[in-house]
Amino acid sequence: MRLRTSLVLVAVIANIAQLASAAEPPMRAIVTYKTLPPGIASELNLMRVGDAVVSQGHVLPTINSVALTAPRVLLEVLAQDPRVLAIRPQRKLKLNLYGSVEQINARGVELAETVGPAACAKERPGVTGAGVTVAVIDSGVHAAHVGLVGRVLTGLNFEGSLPQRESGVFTAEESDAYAEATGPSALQDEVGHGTHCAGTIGGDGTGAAGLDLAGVAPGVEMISMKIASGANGVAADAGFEANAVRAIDYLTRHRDALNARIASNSWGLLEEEEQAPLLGPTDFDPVQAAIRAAVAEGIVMVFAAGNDGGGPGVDTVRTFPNSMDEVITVGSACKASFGSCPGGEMNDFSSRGAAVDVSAPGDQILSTQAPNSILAPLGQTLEGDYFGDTPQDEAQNRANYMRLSGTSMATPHVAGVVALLLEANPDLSPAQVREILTSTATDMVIEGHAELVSGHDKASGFGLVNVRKALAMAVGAPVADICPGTAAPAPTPTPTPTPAPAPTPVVAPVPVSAAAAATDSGRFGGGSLNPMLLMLLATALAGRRKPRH
Ligand SMILES: [Ca+2]
Ligand SMILES: [Ca+2]
Repeated sequence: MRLRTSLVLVAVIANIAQLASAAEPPMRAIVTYKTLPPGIASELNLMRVGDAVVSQGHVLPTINSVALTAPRVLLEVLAQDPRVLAIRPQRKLKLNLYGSVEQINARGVELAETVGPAACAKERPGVTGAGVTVAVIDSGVHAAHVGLVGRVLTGLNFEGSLPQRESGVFTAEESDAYAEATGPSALQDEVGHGTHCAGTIGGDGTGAAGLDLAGVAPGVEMISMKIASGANGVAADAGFEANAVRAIDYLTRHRDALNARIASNSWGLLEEEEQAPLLGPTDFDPVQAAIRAAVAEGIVMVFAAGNDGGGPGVDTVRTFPNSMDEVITVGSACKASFGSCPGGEMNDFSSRGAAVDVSAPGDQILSTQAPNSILAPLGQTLEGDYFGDTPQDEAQNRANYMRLSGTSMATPHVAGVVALLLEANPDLSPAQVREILTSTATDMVIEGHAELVSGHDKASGFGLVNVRKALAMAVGAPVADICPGTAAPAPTPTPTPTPAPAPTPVVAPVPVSAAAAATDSGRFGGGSLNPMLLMLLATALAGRRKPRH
């Protein structure tokens, strides 16, 4: 009897093995457990169906999951495991770069438009992001760039093109050790996308002549978390979702050690890669779960809205992660001047949807160039390009900087602004940061415009991020009259598209605690104010000019 059972079992396994050998190439999936079983890495390493094995994998503790590559037959066996909650095929990543050819003059990192239309707004606001660390989850950062050197302190690699252990599932500790050991590859950038974003967040402008190309928060420190490389496609096929989930999982678990409070995410998931889950609730999304865990740890997640365009009635911000309430979703605005579209409008490519929170310039942004990167030729040869007033300036600036467009380029502006806010008030929670940014944004509205209506709209969200007003609100200062000589915009209280509290009208001097009371109160108090910072802000608010260079 016993022998008979064994023979049947052998026959079944032989059949499965036959299926496995005849089957398509291994699948990438994320297997989520109800509770992460102890020793799951070794258990999966021992799993065999015929000659089918898990070829590689990583344990992801924050979402009780294992990202793995395995033949489908193994995933089907795992789907029978009562401990498993869900199995989802991995989606592909995309970088939200827009390959526009309609390019005319750009003037660098467009701090001016980020902070408002007035001349005084071109002045830097008196905080630099000092003491704040931003994670750049992207294609790596060329850390040796003259405008970034010394400030991208840590590289962590989550990109899979480097040789890995032949086979096997990494425990979280092994996975972390691998990300750290191969971290130097994250301090290089074969694509050029992450380097450009890093310059917008916190480049110091070194290596530019005649133009101010410093980033929004030139005192910030950065961590490069590499999830895409030149080994894959540049824009629409940049790797797999496990790379991003691993990065976010690592960031969440090491938040304190990394001192990281902000992640800048100029990537998304390819919607066409959406595949039915192999098992489990259809509303379970590993990327969403990882982001929620990060936000719960106090990490502000800033995301590009995407470059899928759209218009009235056509929503293109539909998918995770950029549509999540918990993330700050950024659209790409035209610049006041030297852009490819009229100032005050949104780029046509910027994705539309109720989830868009705020906008920042993303059109022909001049920022740090990774030498010999895939994108460098594009960034150098845009039509009607502008790199400086004199041939000497232009030659120097071309060596170190380049121009790119996309919500990828708008997003790091906002990440930089968040760094300024967290220097001003380190106690702000992600929900409070989002409340401050949305309620102080400069409404984008054009009479008769089908899209840019008063208050929140699906193109611009609550409008252009306004650094000065946001900073004032962050420290509890009055937000009115912060830019002398300009009329404050009319108050435009509007309903929000999300369960978030209604925005505070921007002109009234609103004590920040009023907004705090509506979110999670208690962490917003004036007790955390840094007197030096208040003085800096008072100076800025009084309209005193800092020399630019
Ligand atoms: Ca959002
Ligand atoms: Ca509007």
